[in-house]
Amino acid sequence: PVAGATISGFDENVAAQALAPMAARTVVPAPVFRVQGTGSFTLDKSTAVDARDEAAPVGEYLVNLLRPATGLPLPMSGVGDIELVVEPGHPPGGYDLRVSPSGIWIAADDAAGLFLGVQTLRQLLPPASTGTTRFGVASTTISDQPRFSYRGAMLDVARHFFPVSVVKRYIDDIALLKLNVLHLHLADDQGWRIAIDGWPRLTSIGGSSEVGGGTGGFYTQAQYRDIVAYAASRYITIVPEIDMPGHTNAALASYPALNCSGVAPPLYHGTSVGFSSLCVDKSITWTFLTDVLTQLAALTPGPWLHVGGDESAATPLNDYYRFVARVGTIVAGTGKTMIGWHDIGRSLSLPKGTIGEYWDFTTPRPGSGALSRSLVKRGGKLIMAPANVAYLDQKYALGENIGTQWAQAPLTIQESYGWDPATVVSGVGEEQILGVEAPLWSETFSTLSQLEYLAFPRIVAIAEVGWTPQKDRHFKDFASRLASFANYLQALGINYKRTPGVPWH
Ligand code: TNX
Repeated sequence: PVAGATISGFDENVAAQALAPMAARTVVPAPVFRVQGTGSFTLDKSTAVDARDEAAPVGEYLVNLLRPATGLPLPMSGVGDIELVVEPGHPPGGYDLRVSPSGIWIAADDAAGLFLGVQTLRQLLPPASTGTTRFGVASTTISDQPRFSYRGAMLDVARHFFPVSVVKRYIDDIALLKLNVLHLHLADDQGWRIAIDGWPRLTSIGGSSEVGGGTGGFYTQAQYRDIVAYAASRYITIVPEIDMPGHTNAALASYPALNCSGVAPPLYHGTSVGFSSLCVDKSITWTFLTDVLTQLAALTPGPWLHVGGDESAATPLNDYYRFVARVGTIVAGTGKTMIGWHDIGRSLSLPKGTIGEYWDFTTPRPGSGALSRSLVKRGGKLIMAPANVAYLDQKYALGENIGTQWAQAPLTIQESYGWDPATVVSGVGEEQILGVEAPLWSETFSTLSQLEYLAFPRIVAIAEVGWTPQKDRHFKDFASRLASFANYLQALGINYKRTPGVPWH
């Protein structure tokens, strides 16, 4: 029998029964180091949380999650059986966690690391209240740190608009997986989603459309700041993207003067790409982009601005070179580091350290490897988001009614899991990779439930690709942990696809 904690008034026999079926819970992404101990700690109505100074916000976050889930009071006090500590000496970017019969201790170098440890603790606890007032956590020692520092999700709020509440919900969803970046695709042909002072038609006109002809929407600057602050409370950095010079029909429809012809095109509700371009040699283009990028930089505390740069088939190549170079100068002037899709490797001049986001397949097609290496040669790193494994909009099966299929769909959970970011582009290894990202393009869906269905469980696979050392990753082991993790998805009401090949309970 499993030994219970020795808390006064605690009935060892009842505890043993309550805890006996509760084997050590599994965790996704898999921790780097974990050993099982003996016995377990039980949370009950006497359990308190000790999280002071820098650890206090993470403690608040934890009790705010656990109080409603368990019905326990979990007071925050100077002493407690659950201790959260910020102090030097723990795994870089990670945390240490120990559960013993006498308590739970999580420690990290900073609050962000502690937050990651709390995500692990959430998965060591039962998924939800089952009418009990005692929650057992099996004794264990975990020492954990990420493979990559950038672990992202991307949400396309341009093809379909998603309100602030949905974005916050997705932030909570990805926090559970230890992702630390949310890239927001804020403008595309079908919609412009962020208010820019001095350019009201961007939102009144450009924000009023979406794929399929819906009414779209946009974020005021106050709403965007609210998203940024909410993300920061989950130690997640927002990366805003304004895609350019292509993917700009919504802006072009808003201001005739931005067009080379001087005539605004109609709003666009379809799903084609590669037909729009900003007018590279007009001075208003540069007034416009300076305002947009400067304001976005001021609204965004994170170090990155994403300028897209993909699929600009409507921009003559010579113009594209000059365009990206000049955008680079503006971004550098804001103090941010520029990110672009790997296509910007084409540009002859880029700020040093410009980051490329690789979106071609895991077997690069002609050109994409060279473009990616060109960025790395200029001191940049890559974010790996290969479309055939990391694009969450790819259909699970060809018969599904949401999703696209251009990137070698169907995209199975085995494929999303079974790749190594360091062996995709030759010449771009572990040291040249900033991290991974799972983009979710929204041409084919508009609801939260569809969004989560496409994301889960494949985003769990991408999170583990970004976190767990390559040598420790095995699909069968992942699949069994994923099946357990689904209990948490269910408890949180997160929709997911019961993909074949996983032993779902
Ligand atoms: C390609 S890959 C795009 C997006 C589409 C997506 C649909 C890349 C950088 N751009 O414009 O939404 O495919 O899967």
